[in-house]
Order: sequence, then C-alpha cells, then structure tokens
Amino acid sequence: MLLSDDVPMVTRADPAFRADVLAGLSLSQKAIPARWFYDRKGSELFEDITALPEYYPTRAETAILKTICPELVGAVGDGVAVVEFGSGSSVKTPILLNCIEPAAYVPIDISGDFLRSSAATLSGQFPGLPVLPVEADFMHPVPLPDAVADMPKLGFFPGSTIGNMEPLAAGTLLRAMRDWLGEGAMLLIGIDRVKDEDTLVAAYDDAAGVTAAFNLNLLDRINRELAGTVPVDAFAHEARWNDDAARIEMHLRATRDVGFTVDGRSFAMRAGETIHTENSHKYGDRDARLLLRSGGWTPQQQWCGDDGAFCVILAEA
Ligand code: AVI
Repeated sequence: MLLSDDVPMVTRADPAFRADVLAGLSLSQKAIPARWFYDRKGSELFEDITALPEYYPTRAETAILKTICPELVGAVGDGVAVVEFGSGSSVKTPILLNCIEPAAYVPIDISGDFLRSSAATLSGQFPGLPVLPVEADFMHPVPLPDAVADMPKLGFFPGSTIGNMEPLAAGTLLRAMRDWLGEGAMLLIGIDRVKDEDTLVAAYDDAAGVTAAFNLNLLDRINRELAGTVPVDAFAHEARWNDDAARIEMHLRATRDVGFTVDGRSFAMRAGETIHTENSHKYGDRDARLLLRSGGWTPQQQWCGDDGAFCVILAEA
C-alpha cells in the first residue's frame, strides 16, 4: 500500500525501533542499541553464535553450572522461586532447575512469543513445576506473580548479558532487580572476564561469518521494517577491543561513501565511518564483584571454571 505515489507505507514497525534508529543515525558517531538485533532472524543467528568454536562464553558457563550443583543447593536452600531475566530457551535453565528443584519458575522476557514457547517447552520438561511467565521489559519491572510472593527468590541472569550494558546502566539494572526480587533474595549471574585481545576479538568475529551475519541483519531489519534503502553490501562487520572501556565493540563500517533513507529521512556516510551496534563489557575479578556491590548485591561465591575465562557469581541482596 502506498501513501503517495512513491512513498511506501511502513507497517508493523515498533515505534521505539524507529525512534532509536532515527536518533542513532543522526549522531556524529552513529549508534543503534544492541537490543534491536533480536528479531526472529537475529535470535536464530544468536543461537548459532552460542555454538561457534570461537564463542567460549556459552560453553564455559554451561560447564560451570553443571559442576556447581551441590554447592548451589547448599547455598540456595529449599522452596525458592527462580526468576530468570530473559526467558530460558537455552540448555542452562534446565541445568539450574534440575539442580535446585525450585518451587516455581518465573521467566521474564520482552518477547511474548519467545517467552510462551520456551515456557511451554520447560513445562513439558518439568511437569510438576509451576512455570509462570511474565511478559515484561526487565528494565521496567512489573509485579511478580502473586503465587511466588511468599517464596524466597533466586534471580538468574546468565550469559553475561549484563556486559551489554554500560557500567552505570548495569548498576542501575542490578539495583532494580534487587528491589524487584525483595529482601533476602539471591542472584546467580554470569559475567565474562577480561582476557587476551585475540581470543576476545575472535569470539565476536568468527571465521564462519555468523557474527557478521548477526550484525548485518540489523540493516536488513531496518530496510524491512522502516522502509530503509540501506545498501547492506556496502557495510562490513567489525569487532574491536576497546581497552579503555574494557569492552568489545561491534560496528558496521561503510566500505564506500553511501547515501540512504530510513522512514523517509536521508542519511549519508563516508567510507570508513561506522554505526556502533554493540558493547560487550568484560570484567576483571574485582571489577565484577564491585559491579554487583554497586547494584546492592553482596557476592557470596564465585566459580570461574578451569581456565577462568568466564565466571558465575552467587550474590545476596
Ligand atoms: C547476548 N550477549 C551477552 C552477547 C555478547 O556476548 O555480548 C551478544 C553477542 N554479540 C555478538 N556475539 C554475541
């Protein structure tokens, strides 16, 4: 359907996506928040990333979770409600649920479809377990289900997703989680470690090009959902280590001068200019614990596997 002779009508675009893209492309260092990677295609590509030989975080965290069960059971106790930030589609959630046998499981996710399908899968796997999904953006908490009101809570925030936030925002989120989960709650969180640059860059720029496809899919999404004319073939994936900020940055670099429109607005980029699409902060030993403390959590135990590449920390409110 056309609004006029030559302006295609944009349908089903999330207004927040449009606002973030238009604002981000207007900055001198263009930047689009990483949350917009995760349309259906982006979520599938992320699942593929987690299985890549170069992408160690998922393997490392899964291995840790498999080995810490006895200690976790001792520390967490009986009758807890596990509240997972992001819905557990991965293998990690069943490992935790099998281990601590909670009284209820509350997955929280912004994507309703994804949340419902992963909740249904877990209900099938754990027939006696009340699975109580909450569709919400955990940056803006909503009340937890009444059924878990009187249960002690264990927050579960795996994958080093906290690393995708700037440290200030990460501290704010941790504090919000603490308020949300309430007095006496515990938090089990995965945090990726600073390590040698080659390992880090390879994890975000794999030989098979899956991370490149994940990054470039953002441009396809803009073209599809925001009537964009971005010439995707004029962009290259770039992963760089920013040592000052202790983070891997992902960018989309224009390989030639380009001009395009998004939602009817014109943008131009010179060859070499980038759109900054993601930060993935890495934390040193003390940094990770300090981050938790800044969010009102007191670290109790920490497990970092054999090589110390990735850590899982149990903290108390
Ligand atoms: C989801 N998040 C923790 C991933 C990370 O490692 O920062 C996203 C990702 N981006 C590229 N590869 C993986």
